Amino acid sequence: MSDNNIKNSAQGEREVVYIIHPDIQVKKGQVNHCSYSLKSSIEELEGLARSISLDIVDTVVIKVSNIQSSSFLGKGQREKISSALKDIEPDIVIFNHTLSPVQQRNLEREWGVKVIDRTGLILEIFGARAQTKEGRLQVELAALEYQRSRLVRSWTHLERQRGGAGFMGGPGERQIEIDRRLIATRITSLKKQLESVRRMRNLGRKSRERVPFPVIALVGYTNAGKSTLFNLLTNSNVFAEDIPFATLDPTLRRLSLPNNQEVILSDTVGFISELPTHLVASFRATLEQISYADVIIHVIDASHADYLAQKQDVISVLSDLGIDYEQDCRIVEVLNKIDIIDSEDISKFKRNSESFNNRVLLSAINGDGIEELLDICSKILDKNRLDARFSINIADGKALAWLYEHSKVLSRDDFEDHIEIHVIINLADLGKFSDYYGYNPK
Ligand SMILES: Nc1nc2c(ncn2[C@@H]2O[C@H](COP(=O)(O)OP(=O)(O)OP(=O)(O)O)[C@@H](O)[C@H]2O)c(=O)[nH]1
Ligand SMILES: [Mg+2]
Repeated sequence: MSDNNIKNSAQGEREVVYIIHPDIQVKKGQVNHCSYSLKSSIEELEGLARSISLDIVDTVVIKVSNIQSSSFLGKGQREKISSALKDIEPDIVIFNHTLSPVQQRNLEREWGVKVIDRTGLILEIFGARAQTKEGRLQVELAALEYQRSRLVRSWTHLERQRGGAGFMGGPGERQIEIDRRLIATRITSLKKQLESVRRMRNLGRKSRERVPFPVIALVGYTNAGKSTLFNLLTNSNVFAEDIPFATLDPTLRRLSLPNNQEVILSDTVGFISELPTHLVASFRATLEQISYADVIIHVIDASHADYLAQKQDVISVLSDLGIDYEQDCRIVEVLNKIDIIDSEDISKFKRNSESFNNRVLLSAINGDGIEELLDICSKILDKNRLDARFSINIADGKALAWLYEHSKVLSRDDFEDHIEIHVIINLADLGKFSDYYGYNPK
């Protein structure tokens, strides 16, 4: 690496990256689990890199029939890349696949350049985007867990060579210099801090729960249009951009449905194929909130060539959260971006939608389909809210107060030793009420 490069990096100029996309050859008789096309896999990774201002100098596709356990690529392929790298002198090589720590280290040694894999890149993006305290702690934790297994001295050497500039900056970078024991201590401390931030948030949530507003959660693949739809519905202006992971921290806003029902709409982090496990673990608390929602709107970018593969990826993250996509009647599918889909495809989508009640064709840009979406949301919410009558013991003031906080009281008759009360309550709250106070509806 030339002196010039170090100086550029140190001055905070854009880093030059060289992308390697291993095209794994599926052998006869094997099932190809990856349903993304080569083109869109590459486009997605390039989009990820550009979104944190990395300059892509070249992207090469390398056919791989047998993955080598020590360095992923075969000797001939590594040598070919090595000579290309000598000419180009990139700051970083991005490998569009998961690399084991050993593979990563060996490639770095052989090529004399920093190599990061897909997970490393996604962690880096999350690091750049996190805004809230909880978001930053989650990302730092994920980055440390990831680096714990990759703590190698050769990196330290490379970091010095590169003058310790920007990339992989922030929390992760410092840790390379310190030993595993310190990392472990830091991880323990981060977990404690996260716990306390979450405890505070739960307190906040409790006060919100007192207002019996149902929650509608937006979920979907990154860049599907969740935030654009959120802005349209709530008249807000949250960050919505044509870049992956524009949203990282969850945002909540109140929204009034056409039947005047007040709800809370939540926008949250998007999903991506092969979402790094470290991230899923750290963001679990954020993602888990989806499973408590009363309605889950799955936003799909219907204009994307691989929207079906993206949809499957979202379904599998939801299923990790315990949500059974086919059976769960809280789910609404939104086929978004119909303003840029040709009419033939729209008719096709319409025909296919007949089998699925809760599916809406929509444009979050021009608002087509919004009324239908809101109607479906109201219907789902109505289904989950029911009429219930209880007979509450007069001494049970707490149970009575709880009902006032969590349901809509229609009528109340006070008797000498009990109170007859008639409420509208949602299904989940009815379950809670029975659990907490032992009352069942009459
Ligand atoms: N043409 C068209 N573009 C849309 C539509 N909805 C969203 N977009 C565009 O798609 C891009 C991504 O939109 P976002 O709302 O940021 O997507 P997101 O799902 O929140 O993405 P992340 O937060 O990154 O997960 C933006 O450039 C939007 O303008 C739509 O209905 N039609
Ligand atoms: Mg967003």
